[in-house]
Amino acid sequence: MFENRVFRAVIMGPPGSGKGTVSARITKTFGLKHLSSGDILRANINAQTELGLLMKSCIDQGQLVPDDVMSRLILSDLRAMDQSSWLLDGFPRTVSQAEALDGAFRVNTVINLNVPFQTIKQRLTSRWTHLPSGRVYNTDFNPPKVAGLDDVTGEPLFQRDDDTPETVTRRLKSYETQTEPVLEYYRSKGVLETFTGTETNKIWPHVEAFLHRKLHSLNQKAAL
Ligand code: G5P
Ligand code: MG
Repeated sequence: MFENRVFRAVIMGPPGSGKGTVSARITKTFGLKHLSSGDILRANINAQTELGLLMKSCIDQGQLVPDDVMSRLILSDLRAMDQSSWLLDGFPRTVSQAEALDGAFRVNTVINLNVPFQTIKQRLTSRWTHLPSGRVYNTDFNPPKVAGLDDVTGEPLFQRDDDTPETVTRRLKSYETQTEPVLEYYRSKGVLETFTGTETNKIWPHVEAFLHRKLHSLNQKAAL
């Protein structure tokens, strides 16, 4: 799919906008490696690592993890991926993180899921997550085949500690104050592509068509 080029993409959007859901479709269709900062943090909490124990209260309260911790964690994972094409989900979330990423890698495109806040609140209270893989379900939208169990492994699903209505409100607030400026940052660099809607199934065909076009033009440039 990528021929000679390494393709580096970021997916952004408010909490619950469908970043994880759309990322799963992108990785399946285009074969990019998916790296989700939230999944990495939750895996650390689950494994009770030093970092996980330190960051748990921050995440449960809907606050962002400090920039230096987050940037070090993600950039070291990205460096370990070397020449792979990747899709970053949940990072960068502040301008300082975006600058740190820029210092290490050139991002080809930033996909922004623009979903209204009212839609989001309903979704998150009915989300169920398979913590080891980050697979997400929703009792209305995409229920698991057997209630409470992951389709692939049969392991139990959990509700995230930060999906309570009060914490979702705090996460949306921190998105507005700390993450929206990152959209401006990427818009000014000419790499931001925004997709607006209330349903993932309607947004997805536009994202898919955009990525096909983008990859086609990158591969053509590489062939010159
Ligand atoms: P995360 O894990 O990055 P958020 O808050 O950015 O968390 P979240 O909640 O994971 O994002 P999402 O991935 O955008 O949301 O959405 P999703 O899981 O795919 O979809 C949400 C639900 O809606 C699912 O149940 C899905 O099935 C359903 N759904 C999808 N589409 C539809 C639809 O069309 N209709 C319906 N009805 N349902 C649908 O970050 C968590 C925390 O980690 C820390 C922070 O504390 C953060 O709050 N953190 C960082 N801190 C600092 N810097 C960073 N870079 C950080 N990254 C993470
Ligand atoms: Mg997610």
